[in-house]
Amino acid sequence: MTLTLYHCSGARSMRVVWTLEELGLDYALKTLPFPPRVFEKEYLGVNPLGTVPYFVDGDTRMTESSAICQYLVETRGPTALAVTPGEPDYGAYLNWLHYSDATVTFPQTIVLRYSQLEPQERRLPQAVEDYRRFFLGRLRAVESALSDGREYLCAERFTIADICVGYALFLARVLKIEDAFTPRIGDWWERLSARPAFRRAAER
Ligand SMILES: N[C@@H](CCC(=O)N[C@@H](CS)C(=O)NCC(=O)O)C(=O)O
Repeated sequence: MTLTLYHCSGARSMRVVWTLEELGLDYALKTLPFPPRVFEKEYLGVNPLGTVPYFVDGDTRMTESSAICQYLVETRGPTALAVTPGEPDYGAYLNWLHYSDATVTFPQTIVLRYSQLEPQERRLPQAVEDYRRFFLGRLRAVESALSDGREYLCAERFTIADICVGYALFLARVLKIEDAFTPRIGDWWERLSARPAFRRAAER
């Protein structure tokens, strides 16, 4: 059965594309213009939220990027990309998966909207600056996790926690929030973005 992913270039669906590439799975990628609810109105018939990602696996339908990554590693594994309940870092791993969108990407969406998406007269430089700082503050957890020479966020290996949180660094580049790239976070991002699966995902 074909896995299908609705996607927009640069959007959070990138987490899913990257995970699919790491797992070496076949999938159909449907790339839409952004935002699809404006430029591809028929898409609302597929996903009433109008958001990407939208993921289809048989009767399964999902709209939360980090949950889809978790679903993929659990249903298509076993894989070292997942951390299992028997491992000491299982709680940390789940925390990173939820942190990735709810805590660290959320302030970036305000920056994106009010610096790039809204028409000029509706842009809000004060909101952009406040939420830029808010985002940088929330990255402190990543800075701390990578201290003492640790190369990845948890379990002493590359996992989907790195993919899901790493996406925020990908977006920080688009948003030109250069301060996000402290030496430690910059090195981590270099490690992640050098992965062949990331490169394939970015090309797709
Ligand atoms: N929490 C969801 C958020 C999905 C979401 O808001 N996606 C954005 C793109 S990054 C979107 O589709 N925005 C278009 C819109 O809201 O109309 C996730 O992690 O996937």
